[in-house]
Amino acid sequence: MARDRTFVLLKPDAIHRGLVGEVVGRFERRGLKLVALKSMRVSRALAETYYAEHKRKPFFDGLVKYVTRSPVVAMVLEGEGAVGVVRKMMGTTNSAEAEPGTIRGDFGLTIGRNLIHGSDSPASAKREIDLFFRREELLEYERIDEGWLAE
Ligand code: D4T
Repeated sequence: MARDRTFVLLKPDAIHRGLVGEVVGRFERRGLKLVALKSMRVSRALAETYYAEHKRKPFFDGLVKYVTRSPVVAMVLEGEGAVGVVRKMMGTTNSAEAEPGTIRGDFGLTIGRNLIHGSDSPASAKREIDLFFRREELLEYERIDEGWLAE
């Protein structure tokens, strides 16, 4: 079984709109394994590090305010091609353009409240997992259906 991992953040709007179970359920049913899951607040310092690549963008301040305003749910998912699979399930960054059937396409309307983040490459996944989780929070176990998810 592949050990590809990705990092997912359910942003404050997903929590306030009661979408945590719906979104986690989609990932579970797809066959992705929950390696870690926690609700937490994102500090300003963590938000600035996490979004460092957007530091000079006009939407940076709003983005930091948005993710620090209220609790988030952070998770690590594992499965073959996890990074790409989760990006597809999320839909495009701008919810207004996201395809129906995707998380943003089913539940979102705008780019500034796009509900969810998922790593865009295995390298970002590693960086983001290390930013949000301690090593001992990542759990090793076998899902009982693993033998039925891949040949
Ligand atoms: P995240 O990182 O949240 O999964 O989003 P993406 O990887 O899909 O998109 P991104 O890095 O380009 O943008 C990060 C974050 O900034 C918000 N954003 C972005 C915004 O509020 N206004 C904008 O014009 C853009 C480009 C949405 C996602």
